[in-house]
Amino acid sequence: MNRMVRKLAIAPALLGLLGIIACSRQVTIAVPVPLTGDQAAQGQDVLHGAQLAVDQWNAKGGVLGTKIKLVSADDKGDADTASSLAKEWGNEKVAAVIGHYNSSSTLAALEVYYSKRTLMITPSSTNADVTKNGYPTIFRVCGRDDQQAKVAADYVMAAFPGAKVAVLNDKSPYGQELADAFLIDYKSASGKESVYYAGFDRSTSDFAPVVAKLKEAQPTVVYFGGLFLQGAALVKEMRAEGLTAAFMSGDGCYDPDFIRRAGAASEGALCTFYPDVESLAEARSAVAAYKQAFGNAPGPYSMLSYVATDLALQAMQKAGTTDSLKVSSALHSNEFHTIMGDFAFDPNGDPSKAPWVIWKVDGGKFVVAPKPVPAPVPAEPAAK
Ligand code: ABU
Repeated sequence: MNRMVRKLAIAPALLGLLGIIACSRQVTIAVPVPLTGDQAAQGQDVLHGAQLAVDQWNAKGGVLGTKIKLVSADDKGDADTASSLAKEWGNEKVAAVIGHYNSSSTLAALEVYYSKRTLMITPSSTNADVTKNGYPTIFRVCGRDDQQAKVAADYVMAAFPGAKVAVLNDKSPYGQELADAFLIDYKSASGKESVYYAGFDRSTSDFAPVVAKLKEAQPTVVYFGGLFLQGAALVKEMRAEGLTAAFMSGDGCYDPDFIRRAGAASEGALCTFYPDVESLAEARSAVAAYKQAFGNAPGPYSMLSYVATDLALQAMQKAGTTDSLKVSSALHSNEFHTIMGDFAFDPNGDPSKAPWVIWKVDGGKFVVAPKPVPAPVPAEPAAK
């Protein structure tokens, strides 16, 4: 065999070997979210956002010259399951975790991720404690509950002057923190206490007793910290009992499932959430690709999940490695271009900007709430 023929003969074997090496260096992104139970649709939204980002990166050749593999797992929206999954995924197995969806799950898992130096970016867990320790490998792309609570309290001050507020929560790290932060901000701005305050478990489905208490307290605004399932049941019961107080909540109720479940009772409900991604020119082609790939519009947290995944991959590319500490350092020290505009993290791993917006259910869909008209200033009594 001459030299040229020998070279041709070993080429396929060499290519096969390179393939094996490339496979063993495959970059894995893990998405732990609820895929069963009441929040299965929300988990699927997050999973699909990450899947789209991975598919688009792979179509361009992957990251660091290798293909990206996406693995998902059902954390069931349950803190213990989330913590067990985190123990399975050290950074030797996964290059990044995109999740969890629920703050309770993220809080249960994040110490494990940090102890293993696993990069974690949650698209949706808003509890302030997620980033309070400033662990270098822990990030979120959404804003925090204290920020959305302040936007809500300012809105209530402007839209409902002299409001009598009742504050309810689902006793979860998300719902209770959000409700309490709202009340602190409202009290500090208005000097008024709540006329009624209560918490109930996430398993509560009968809201007749709490609505009976609300009827006694006669609030003009009911603020609820919790998720769409209970928010919908609560506002339905309020309207069925003739309670006309405004209903307001956070991102956990900003969901088509809230409107579907509450039906007509959802009209006028107010929620805080991010600006509509479909209105952002740079997000249009990703949104169109999402609809094409999955046959439905992105859910509330789909495109934040896309952004979280894209940021992780951009940072790997910039760092030239999947080493989580180097990737985290790249995330901390750069501004990235994303479908939602330029994006940077603060030293704690929170986004540098958190553009919470007030949304209102109008005609069976969420629209940006009109700016409150300032209350007329009472005329001074005429001088005698
Ligand atoms: N942020 C609302 C939904 C997820 C959570 O924080 O629990």
